[in-house]
Amino acid sequence: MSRKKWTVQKLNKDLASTIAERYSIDPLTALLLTQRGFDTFDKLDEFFDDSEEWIDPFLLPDMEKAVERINDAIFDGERICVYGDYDCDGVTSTTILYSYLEAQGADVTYMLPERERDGYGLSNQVVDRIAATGTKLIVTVDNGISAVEEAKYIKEKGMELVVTDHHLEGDELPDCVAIVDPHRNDWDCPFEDYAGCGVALKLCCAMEGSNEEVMQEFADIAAVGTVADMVPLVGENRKIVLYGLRLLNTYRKPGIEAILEKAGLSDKTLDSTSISFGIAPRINAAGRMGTAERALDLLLADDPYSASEMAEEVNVMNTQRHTEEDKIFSDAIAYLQDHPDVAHLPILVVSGKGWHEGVLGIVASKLLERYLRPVIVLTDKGDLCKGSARSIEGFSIYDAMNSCRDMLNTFGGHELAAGMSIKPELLDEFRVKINEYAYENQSVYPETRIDCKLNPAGLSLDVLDSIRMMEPFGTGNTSPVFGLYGVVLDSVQGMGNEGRHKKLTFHKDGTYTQVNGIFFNQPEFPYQRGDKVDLVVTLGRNEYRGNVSLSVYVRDIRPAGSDDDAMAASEQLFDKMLAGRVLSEEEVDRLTPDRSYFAGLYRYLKANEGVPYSAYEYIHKKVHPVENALTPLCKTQVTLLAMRELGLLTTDDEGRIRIPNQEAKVDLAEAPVLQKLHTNR
Ligand SMILES: [Mn+2]
Repeated sequence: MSRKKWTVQKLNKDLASTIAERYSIDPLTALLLTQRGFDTFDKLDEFFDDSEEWIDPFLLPDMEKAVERINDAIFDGERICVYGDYDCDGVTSTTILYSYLEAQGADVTYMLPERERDGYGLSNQVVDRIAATGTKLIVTVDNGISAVEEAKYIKEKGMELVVTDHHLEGDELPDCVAIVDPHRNDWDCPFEDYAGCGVALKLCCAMEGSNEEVMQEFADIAAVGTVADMVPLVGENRKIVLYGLRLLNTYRKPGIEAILEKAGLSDKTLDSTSISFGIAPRINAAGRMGTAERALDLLLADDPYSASEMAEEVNVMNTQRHTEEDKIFSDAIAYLQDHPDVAHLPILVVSGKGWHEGVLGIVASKLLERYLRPVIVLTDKGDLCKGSARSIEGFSIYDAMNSCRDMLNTFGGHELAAGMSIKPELLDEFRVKINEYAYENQSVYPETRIDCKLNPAGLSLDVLDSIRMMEPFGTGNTSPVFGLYGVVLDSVQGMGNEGRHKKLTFHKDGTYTQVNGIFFNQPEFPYQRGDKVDLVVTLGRNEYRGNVSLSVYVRDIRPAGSDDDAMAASEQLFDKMLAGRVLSEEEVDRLTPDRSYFAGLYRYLKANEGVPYSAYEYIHKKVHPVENALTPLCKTQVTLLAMRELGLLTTDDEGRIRIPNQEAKVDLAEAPVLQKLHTNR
């Protein structure tokens, strides 16, 4: 049960109290804001700015040229095609611009790429399809900045191109009428972090010549795309989402209402979480499993009946997406369990046949959460493997791929998420090479950032109410994370499917207030009543039949007072050994258990059968409560492995430890892991 390293943000109480006073806000909220870098009055003024003043859209590059060319097309009756993308941002961007142009009386159509057939962005085959519709002007949304070749082809075909995008520019810009992209290097934008739909929204405002009506009409859709695309929810993005949520909570377009009904959220007050867990996954599912245009039609729907039918289709695609994702996830885990040599490398590279391309990125994220290291998941299509990668802050998976570019057919992306393709016969060599890169470059360990420590007795609806003014939460402004240190578990109760979720009751010594928390997806939970633990929690608002109550979501748990640095270093050393790296004398000593160590652990397990095998941190702390920091965790990991190899320990179907009766004497030194330790020296 690997765990992220916990870091507690430094507190600046003086600044926080100044802020609390100046803005008349709760001191805790003030503290949380300073923690997140909102530490000057300028930044805070902007954060709390709820005026309806918007940034002048003409401050975005080429906006004037874009507006002029599109207006000409409308005036001359030229056909315009809005070309978007298959993800939620691309679909919402298309919805906004297409609806706006249609309302202006333009002869407008739209097109979205199909993920498997077309891939992302413009391509010559897409241009051909657009040309066949009689289009004179293509306006891209959420893509186009890198369409250098396609821009030439569009010209050859006698069409013109306006690009609106929010991605970073490459070595060359496409040659076209206008490129509206806030990230352009030759331009200084007052705000750069718009999603694709934010840029589309600004274009509509520019065409309209005023903001108010456009915002009133489309901020709801823009809020959905902005939250879904995980751009930072600060500056104007924050304003768009706040405004959009206000709209969503007063009046809903038929498509949005139909999706919310499918998600069971239609009678709830919506926040950014409702978008990221209720709306966005369903819109994305259409692009992943079928055609994104279905989701687009749904957002454009103007009657509840057809909206409901389309929402059902999209919902079915979302269920298929779930099934596919679960299947690939468990296939990948089974593969890693059978291949410890692969599972203990610093970058996990897993592939399978028949894996659905549209969900590889989600599976990579889930594997990363479980194995706490960068992951590349590929589907083997016979002549080519195509894959998605996810990484940890501080380790650029793009750079890692770049170091192996000779072997790759294609690759692209960013520090934390990238895609690639490679010939299947090169995959093993690629795994070795990209891991060499990882060994040579600084190893990272994922962190859980705790905003501040709290006494569990202090958790209340009041706290929740006071932090609500920081909403909407999401990328760049996450829901506050609290550390509850040294609490005692009073009860642990399984809930849901086979008890995989855990309901915990706990209190802190000296206070009698008991707190309930829920910890989702913990089938391998080893902790019991009476254990002293540290918890990481976030808070939520639970609305049931008009009653509002506080929900405490447990995000992580560890034995009280664990030393995270020692643990991280120890786990990495264990991995290094299993991956067969050369070890120093000192490292071998840290890993090798002696006879009494072995015996102590064996006695504990015999008395406590049924602890999950993966709960080595828990076991370690139980066996060595005092010298925790002195005796490295990896020694416990080695000992468990040796016992397993020698048949002194087995695991049942649920991965829980069983200790068979032992008749014959066993020789410790016989365990392959201990022999390997000596040869790796
Ligand atoms: Mn986007």
